[in-house]
Amino acid sequence: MADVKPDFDPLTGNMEQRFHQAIVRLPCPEMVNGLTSSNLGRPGYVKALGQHWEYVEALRYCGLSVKILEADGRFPDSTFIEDVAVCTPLCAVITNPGASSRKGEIEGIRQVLRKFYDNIEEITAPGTLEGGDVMMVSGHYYIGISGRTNNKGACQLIDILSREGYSASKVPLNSLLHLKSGASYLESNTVLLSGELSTAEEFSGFRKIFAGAGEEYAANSLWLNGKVLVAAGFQETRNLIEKAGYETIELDVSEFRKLDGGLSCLSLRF
Ligand code: CIR
Repeated sequence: MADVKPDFDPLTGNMEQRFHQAIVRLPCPEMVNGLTSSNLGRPGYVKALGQHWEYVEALRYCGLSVKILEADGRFPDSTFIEDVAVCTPLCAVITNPGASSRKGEIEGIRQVLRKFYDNIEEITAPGTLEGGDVMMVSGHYYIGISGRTNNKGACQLIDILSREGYSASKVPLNSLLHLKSGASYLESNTVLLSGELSTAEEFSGFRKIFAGAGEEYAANSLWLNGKVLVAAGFQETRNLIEKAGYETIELDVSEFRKLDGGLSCLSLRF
């Protein structure tokens, strides 16, 4: 293992979650042709660049160093870098994205991850997996089975993670793009849920916060070292997160939302 170390709390003996590093990829002008199921219109590239910059600044404010990769116009969705790797404290796993137009995005990511990890694994066909389907809860990983992540991909990831001493389990999804489109772990045994995941048995043992009707998109919030990034415009959910004891940071990600992307999708964090 190179630079990545879990933080050890000598008082509790637990591994306290802390993110030190993020990797982001700048949006490319071709993002206007990215995949989407929304009817929110085409994203504005220049506006997206500004929102991306604010996002990077927020990551830094939360104490992360940010490695910024250059834009890659061959892949309109490549700014959603979360989908190309799963970064754990002990290993990184390069994915095999389920969307055919996104498969090539993994090119070059091994070289980037090598600076941070000695142990790099990969998901291979016929398995498919996208990082947006993987939610880390301490040493357990929930894996959404979606239109992008298939059972074979999830089983490969479970094997890899169990070799590292982690546990993992699958969460079947009906209509969400990714698991983290409808669920975010905010640490402290707290999960933020929306839509079909609001009643999911898998999360019955957690303290729950719900992003309710009309605010489902805000379920993709991002816990970073005690602070929570929340998409702008979802005040009820933001209030609930604050009531639960978190400092929130509101960020406008409207241009990424037009491509079904959100706060978690825009970075790899470890
Ligand atoms: C896609 O459909 O693949 C992109 N337009 C959005 C990816 C969002 N990624 C994520 O939720 N992790």
